[in-house]
Amino acid sequence: MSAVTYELLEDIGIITVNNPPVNALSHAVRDGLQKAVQTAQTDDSKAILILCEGKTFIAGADISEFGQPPKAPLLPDVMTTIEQSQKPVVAALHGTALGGGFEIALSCHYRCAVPSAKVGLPEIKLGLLPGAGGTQRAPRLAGVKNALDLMISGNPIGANTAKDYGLIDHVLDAADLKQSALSYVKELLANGKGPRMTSALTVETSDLEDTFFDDYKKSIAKKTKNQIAHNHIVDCIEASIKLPFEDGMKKERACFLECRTSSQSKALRHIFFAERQARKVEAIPKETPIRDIQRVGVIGGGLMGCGIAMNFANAGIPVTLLEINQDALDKGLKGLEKIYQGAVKKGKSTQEAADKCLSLITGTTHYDDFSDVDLVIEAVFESMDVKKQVFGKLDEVCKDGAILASNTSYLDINEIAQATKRPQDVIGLHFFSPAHIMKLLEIVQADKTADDVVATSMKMAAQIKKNPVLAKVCYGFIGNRMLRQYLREVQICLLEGALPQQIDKAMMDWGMAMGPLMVADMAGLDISYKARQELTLEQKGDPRSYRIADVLVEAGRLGQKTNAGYYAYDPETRQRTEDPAVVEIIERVAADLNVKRAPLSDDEIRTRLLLTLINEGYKILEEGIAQRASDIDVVYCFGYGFPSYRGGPMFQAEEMGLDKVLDQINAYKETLGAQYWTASSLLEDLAAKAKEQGAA
Ligand code: 3H9
Repeated sequence: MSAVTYELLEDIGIITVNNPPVNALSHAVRDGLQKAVQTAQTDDSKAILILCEGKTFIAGADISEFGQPPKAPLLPDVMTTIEQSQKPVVAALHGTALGGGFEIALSCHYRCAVPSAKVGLPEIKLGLLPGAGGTQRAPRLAGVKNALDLMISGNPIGANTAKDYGLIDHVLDAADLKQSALSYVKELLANGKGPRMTSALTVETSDLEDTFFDDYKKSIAKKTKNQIAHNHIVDCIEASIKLPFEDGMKKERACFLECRTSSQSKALRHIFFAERQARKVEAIPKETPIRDIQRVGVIGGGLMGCGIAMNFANAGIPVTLLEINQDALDKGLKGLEKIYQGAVKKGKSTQEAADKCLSLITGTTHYDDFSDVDLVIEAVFESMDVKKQVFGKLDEVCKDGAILASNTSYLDINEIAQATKRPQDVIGLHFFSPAHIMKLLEIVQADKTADDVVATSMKMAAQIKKNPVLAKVCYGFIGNRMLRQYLREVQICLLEGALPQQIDKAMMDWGMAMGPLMVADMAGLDISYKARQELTLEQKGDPRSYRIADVLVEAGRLGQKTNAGYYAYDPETRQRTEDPAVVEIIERVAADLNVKRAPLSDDEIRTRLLLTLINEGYKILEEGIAQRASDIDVVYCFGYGFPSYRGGPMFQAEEMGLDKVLDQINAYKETLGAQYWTASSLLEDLAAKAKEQGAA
């Protein structure tokens, strides 16, 4: 079937785009649109209507084509053909008119939309800017401030808001898109409305101070550090005021091309597809039946349990929250109320929505109340004995077919499953704190977990708006197994000569959301200390990997909660400062362990930490713990504050070149020792293959 069709219905030329799944502007669509508009110039049509089949209007350029050489007609040229049509062109929007799709609409002479339609210019999320006239046309219609908001946030807005902004002309009131859009076109014709070029408008500037654009750049500088597309958007919008339309378009094209070829956009496009790929489980047939999840149980009313419960309540699924006694339960429920009220105060939720969510969460102290839940997730203390008791109890009370999930961060789900007579129903659902905010969900398939339990968990993740990644069982699964090695190397860098602030700054300057030692202070140093206390000396392993942390805890420095950890904290303001006492502890431990301290450069710190993640990532792949390299990137970008514009550790490895990565790991093996610097054999194989291909 053709991607674009044209028909003359009475005196209206109807162009229909049909390019599933999202009507992306592939070459066939661009070509089809241009030809259809040209055809309509020569027939008996009086007006042209552009609409789309399927669930959405055009959702943007075809992102998968961005790595390839562009093929004419280019999108900006299609827009010019549309805008210069001698007959009025009307776009009828439904679903999500995004990016190049919305730019098509902006180049039409009139725009109408069903009330549920959303429009937006999300290119920034791919490290791009609207590159088909969006930066020049949107400010002409909506003003500079609204246009900037739309492009810098990348978030879509609803049809009614778009109408208020002046971005669309008419909100259709009928359910039948085609019929109501046709009525609108006829009305325009009846009122003698002809072509109306957005490019001919001038941008309203009366509300702008002289320093507006500089001030705006300063206001976003911190959040957009290291990224190029944001400032380019601001510059292009400034050009829409200062330059004639054609010159503004040239500026936009140059900026767009620079962004499109940047490693940042490549990384963000990689993450876009990786996120979608991660939802697919290769080994499970598509037709695997899904279990119905109507009611959920959560065990543990602490921060994690409450966060998990909120996810389901927010998705309209009733939750029963269990705590061991009434006091703990009341505390948990009060905490939940506080979070929802906070959201109302901040304007992130309405009182009505918050009340509705809260009404979906019921507290209990009795396991019997789990008799009718379809899924139960435990978020209790991280101890194998406790987890086994909990699962034994669940096995007694839960109905047949209920999914029994553990939120454990490290423990062996196979062993937990043995506490039940139904290991096929047991799975790991590892949420990340704060669980109602963090997007990642590691779904851990144990040896006996049934396929339909995995498939149901994947679907459930979409319902609660999480990014799921499948993992197999190992200590720490994907994310925490890598984190453990990363934190080990942080400790060794501290011993060898770095200081907390240097490590944190080096990683944050590179783009990590937080430095590793700030995170440790926030989480509380006592938690991992307690876990270590349960281990034998042999299990604890190399003292270089934990001794500083132990000494800090033993000195009463538990992190932010005691106003002292790797940093000192002002009790009033929470302001973080360097602390000479920490330097003294680090130097003393280094001397005790016979480690000679010498300055480490920021580059060395970054390289060592990144390579640690990469090498462990390849070991995880090698062992089949993760399905694919891009899944590991999803874990790091959505669960561990890795900058998406750097694409994740595995993407970074590819960008650096696997042979170079391997050479550096082998060099560290020589200088830092084989204990931690033995390359993954999969990495060795892939690097050798890449070398062969490069030589061929
Ligand atoms: C742009 O327009 C640049 C221009 O300014 C200038 C150019 C010169 N291309 O998300 P879903 C695939 S930049 C190719 O699961 P949903 C997606 O990979 C673009 N493929 O569905 C998936 O494939 P699969 C600006 C695309 O209903 C399938 O469609 N536009 C594209 O949850 C379903 O996707 C954007 O950034 C694409 N543009 O959400 C919009 N979009 O099934 C990006 C989707 O094989 N897209 N696919 O895994 C979205 O935000 C969401 O996909 C959308 C639908 C909201 C549309």
